[in-house]
Amino acid sequence: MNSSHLTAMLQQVYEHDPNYPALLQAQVSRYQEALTAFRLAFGPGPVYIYRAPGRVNLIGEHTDYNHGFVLPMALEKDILLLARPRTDGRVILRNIEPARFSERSFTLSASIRPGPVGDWANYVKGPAQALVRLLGIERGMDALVVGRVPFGVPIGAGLSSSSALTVVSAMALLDLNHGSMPPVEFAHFCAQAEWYVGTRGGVMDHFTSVLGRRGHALFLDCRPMGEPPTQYRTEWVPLPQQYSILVCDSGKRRANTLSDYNVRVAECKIGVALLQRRWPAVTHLRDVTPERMGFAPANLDAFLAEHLPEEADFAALRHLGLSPAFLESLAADHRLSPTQTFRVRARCRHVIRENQRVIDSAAALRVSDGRRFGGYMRESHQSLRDDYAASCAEVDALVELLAGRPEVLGARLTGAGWGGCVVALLEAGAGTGFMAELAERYRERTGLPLEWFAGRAAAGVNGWKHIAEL
Ligand code: NG1
Repeated sequence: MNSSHLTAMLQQVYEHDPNYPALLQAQVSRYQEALTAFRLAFGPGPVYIYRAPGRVNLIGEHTDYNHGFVLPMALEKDILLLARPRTDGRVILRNIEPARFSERSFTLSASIRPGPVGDWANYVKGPAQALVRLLGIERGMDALVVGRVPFGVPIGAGLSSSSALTVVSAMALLDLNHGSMPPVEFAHFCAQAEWYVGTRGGVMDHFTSVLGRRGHALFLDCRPMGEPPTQYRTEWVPLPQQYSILVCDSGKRRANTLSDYNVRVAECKIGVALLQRRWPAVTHLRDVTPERMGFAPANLDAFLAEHLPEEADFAALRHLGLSPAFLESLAADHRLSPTQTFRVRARCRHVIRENQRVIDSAAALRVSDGRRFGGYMRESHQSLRDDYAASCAEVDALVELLAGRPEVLGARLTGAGWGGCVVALLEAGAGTGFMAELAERYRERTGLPLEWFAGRAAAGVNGWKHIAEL
């Protein structure tokens, strides 16, 4: 494929910044290198190219699995998967970084054995198994995965590299088997397919990766409606030109995220189970609103203090009336330790308040009120740090340094937490010239290098697909 053809294709996907024509050229080179690597690995012939973006969440953390609201945007950082169908049902996976991700292979079936926790092939096996179960797909693929930074999605940084890999693999296998799904159904499918790896995550990442739109954030109501096909309420909110989004990678990589994350999901379910004793219609924390429960918004603390324990272990929860059967299945589903304690009240407080902040933030964005939006971002971070205990010293230091800058309207942890990235909203016309000095101060405080990039909202997975003749 010649480079002007590729340039025209990629212009539709990535923001073409006239000030930085070199950016698009660098993407063209990246795709060309990937095509060459594919041909070297699997020989000449037609190649299908798929891409799925990572995302940065502007606000609405740990709300998605509570059927709440989120406001993310798809990033230009993405994962490419180059593929060619195979008729023997085998999936051969290679990576552009073979030293880091060595070759994997498996056969399509309705029950594919997962590799060890964290193995990169699990994110392909999950959607593969789900597609066999749903549609009986039979064609496998030779595939090359390209996720190398800086154009790829950094791993473990809270930018959804895992979901991008899940989405791009699902897209490739679906398409190579001549299948298709409406985008919302497909995003919902991908979210469930990722459960294969052991998390009980929400739908935000997959929806953003599938539905992303250039220049827009996605306001998503994570409560599924109707059975099946499941529908969701979505709204693309244009990002006001006068503000810019900055993403800073703290360099701190999360440890034990899977278990911390699963404990948080369990804590939210415990909160719901306790409230259900009095309000049976409450099925998720999303349902806990002042109107429904009959308390004044300012009295949320008092309401929670009356109905939820500050901290409880399994024995205390049984004592509070939760059934042993419920607690046993919770422990099994979320791989909980029998000695685990749960800070139920604070976790629920975060989710309930965060939901309201997302609604308010979307309203602020619609009228281009960056100052108000920045205020919600600051509150969100405090809540994630104190109530949800999902931050860490390095991320807190970074947020504090950013908050001290006049150009920064708001900054907060983004993604699951316990490390990873911070997202900041910058004032009109502010450059990132101040970041070099900030990085220096960050390194003094934490010993870690700081990386940052401009968060440009990109198209989702369905934005682009192409058959290249080699
Ligand atoms: P990341 O940061 O991609 O691990 C996780 C969940 C989201 C959401 C956020 C917290 C998965 C795949 N992703 O995101 O659904 O719950 O944490 O807001 O589980």
